[in-house]
Amino acid sequence: MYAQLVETGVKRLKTLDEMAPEERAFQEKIDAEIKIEAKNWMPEAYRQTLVRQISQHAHSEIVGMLPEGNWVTRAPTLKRKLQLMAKVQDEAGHGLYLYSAMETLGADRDVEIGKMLAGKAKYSSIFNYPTLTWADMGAVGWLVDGAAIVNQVVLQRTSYGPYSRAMVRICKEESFHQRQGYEMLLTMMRYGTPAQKEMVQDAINRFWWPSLMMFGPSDADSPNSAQSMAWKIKRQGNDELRQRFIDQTIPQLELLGCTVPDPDLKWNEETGHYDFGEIQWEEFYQVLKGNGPCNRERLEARCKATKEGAWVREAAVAYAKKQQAKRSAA
Ligand code: FAQ
Repeated sequence: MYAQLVETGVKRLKTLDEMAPEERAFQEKIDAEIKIEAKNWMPEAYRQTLVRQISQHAHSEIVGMLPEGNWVTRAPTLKRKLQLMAKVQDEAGHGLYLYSAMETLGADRDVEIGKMLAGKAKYSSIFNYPTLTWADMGAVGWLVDGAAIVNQVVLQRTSYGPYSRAMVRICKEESFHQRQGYEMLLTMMRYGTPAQKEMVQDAINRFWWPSLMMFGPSDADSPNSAQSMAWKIKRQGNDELRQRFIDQTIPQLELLGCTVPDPDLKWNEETGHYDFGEIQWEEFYQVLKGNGPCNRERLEARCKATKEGAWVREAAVAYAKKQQAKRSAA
């Protein structure tokens, strides 16, 4: 496996023979499926890759609260409102969990969040799209959380222990999110008015391609994949996971009685997978550059929340210090 990656990676990776003894021992441990823990030796580049990926993941969870938070006050029933509030709160919890996992690598939470607020650190492209109707809440749950699960289930086996353990819990909650989204759409398609059914189809039309982009660029254009796969930070390539998502989502789409905006989507008997059309990568890279429909709005909302919530963080730190002083005195 490792030798193959050395050959096929976008960047040429070092062979075991070319590695320093410490680095080779590290790679052998990874190859033997032994988890790396916070206090273990690790190559600096491994640490930095994890800080990059985990912090981006955490920022995504936090920014990801905004498109759905937008609809909490407009949920159509009390039950839907409670569901949506619980989901949005779960995403906050995932973000905090992930920031904690990132801190075990010696990274500073405020510094990393500062990079995101300054527009210098990425978060998932999907959250730069607007949520225009109530059906978008269903589409986000079903498609966005659905895509997130496909990616995160695999990350439960990532080589870094704290990240892998965080993923186990996060995946359980994401699966509830996916199901509540799907059930919402199914209800609208089964019992809704023609206008509501149209709303569902419109939401799917807008979220389909951006959901496929969540998996990142094609493996051939992914600068980080080869090394991350060799280190088993990533366990499967971007394309393989995207294909898995499509294969498992289309039967659910058919049950809904909806379509996706892809005339090239077709079951391929030979490969046992769905063929699909060309992804508009130019759009993806524009969103990454900050030019998506909501990039500016999302960053402004996070900057405002950080500023307005400063007194809460200060009070929490002061309280924790007071409690610690009391405990030390006792
Ligand atoms: N958006 O070489 P690769 C969620 C960047 S959680 C923005 O393939 P890598 C839950 C990538 O960072 C969703 N940027 O990179 C929820 C890299 O940039 P850099 C988040 C993207 O890291 C639901 C560059 O492109 N999930 O949704 C994207 O090996 C509902 C080259 O790409 C995770 O973060 C993108 N879509 O693979 C919350 C999962 N794709 O840093 C609220 C963990 C790629 O070199 C509501 N992360 N880029 O400048 C991963 O698995 C990986 O980081 C990938 C990217 C697969 C996302």
